[in-house]
Amino acid sequence: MISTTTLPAGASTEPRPFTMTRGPIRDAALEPIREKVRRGQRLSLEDGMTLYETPDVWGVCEIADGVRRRMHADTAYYNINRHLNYSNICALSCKFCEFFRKKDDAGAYTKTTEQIQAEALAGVNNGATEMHIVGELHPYLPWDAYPQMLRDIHEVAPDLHLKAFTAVEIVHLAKIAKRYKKDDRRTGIRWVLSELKAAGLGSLPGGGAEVFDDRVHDEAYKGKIRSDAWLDVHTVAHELGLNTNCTILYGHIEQRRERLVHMDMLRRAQDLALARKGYMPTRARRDGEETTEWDSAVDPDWAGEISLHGEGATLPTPDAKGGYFQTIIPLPFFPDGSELEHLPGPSGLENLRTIAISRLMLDNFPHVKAFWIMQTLAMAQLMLQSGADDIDGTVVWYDITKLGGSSTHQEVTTWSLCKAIREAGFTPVERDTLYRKVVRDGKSWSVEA
Ligand code: V47
Repeated sequence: MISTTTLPAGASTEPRPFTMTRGPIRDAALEPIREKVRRGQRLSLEDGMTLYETPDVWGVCEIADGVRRRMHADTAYYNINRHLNYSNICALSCKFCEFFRKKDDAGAYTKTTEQIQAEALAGVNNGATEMHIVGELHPYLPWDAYPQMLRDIHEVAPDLHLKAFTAVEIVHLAKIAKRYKKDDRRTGIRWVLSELKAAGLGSLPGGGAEVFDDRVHDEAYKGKIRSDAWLDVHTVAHELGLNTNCTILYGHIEQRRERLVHMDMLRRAQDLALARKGYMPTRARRDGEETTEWDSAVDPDWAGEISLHGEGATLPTPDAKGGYFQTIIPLPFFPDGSELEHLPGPSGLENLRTIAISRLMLDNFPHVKAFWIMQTLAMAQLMLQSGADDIDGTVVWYDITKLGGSSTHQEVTTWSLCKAIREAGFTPVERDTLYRKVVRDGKSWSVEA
């Protein structure tokens, strides 16, 4: 499948010459899609269904790989991070989740300030640039505990970027802070996010989105916020200049079309975020050229599609002020231990296809992440060749899903991440949370301007 030449003897971590040799696209139904993608035209839901239903999975991967290389050449990103799950006690009982516990259940925990600070310090000592902080909907922790948690971490680790709290937690916080009004959600959400930002919040992770569909919501995670509230949180975060991520949790009771609708809702929200920042096809309006670029003159009346896929489109620069979705992280459903344990979960090929389709449908997203913890490092290598440009980081502790066992200690070294990336034919680039290149000098680090 992959041809490599002239490997340096015994040096498996060296970059290797790499040629993609998947061969021609076999399904003619994919040709018009490839052409649309080349021209930077947005794919329709029907195109998405064709990508899901074609037997030519490699053809889908090949098209997605072309886009990925146009956007990122041979760069593949990773970061040095720590995940902190501060508590697993939850007021909800989502059917897909095996992480939550009730207060008196065996294994229920809420970490103390000392434990949290110790984890942050351990992260810094191991070079971490980011702490990814997620819990559950804790029924008893008061609102003040959350901004305090961020301040406590920055007290011992001031340079750690805090990517914290899913949209579901943010709405929960607005409720316990008594700022949440059903008929005016955004005001309370804005208050919470502003307070958290002042306390050190750097960005929002992508969790809690699941699948934006009311039927799926009511069957599998009733009680959680719906898509409108999830999108409200991220929109307000963007308005406040925070970058955010997003996820899709697929391979349980949803249909493939519902996944595509979810992706379409995300790319519409991203159109608005990018337009708000002044990224729009101004040149196209100026002299008829088919290209998009950053422009400081925001046209508030402009509303349309912004694709970053076409030849000549430039990516949002990481040094530009924040306020948009950085990456989509497709999360394959893990049945073990959940109430939906009887379901098989998605196959490896379905995972590969969904990564490729995410790259192709989400034409205005700079990045697609193959989260190695859930995809496996071996599959993440294939995914880098099929649309993904990021594999997340060193992680260390991860409680939400446990691959093939019960340990929450799921750590890889940067050496293993880089080796996996190089073996797949790419150049590893350490990034910070905002996708700026990290430059290291001994124990200290900075980002490239
Ligand atoms: O929101 C819960 C999912 C998410 C299961 O932003 C499950 O960079 C599969 O959002 N099977 C949390 N998934 C993880 C997450 C994430 C991960 C990595 C990077 C980023 C980022 C975000 O995990 C939850 C939920 O959707 N989840 N249970 C399960 N059984």
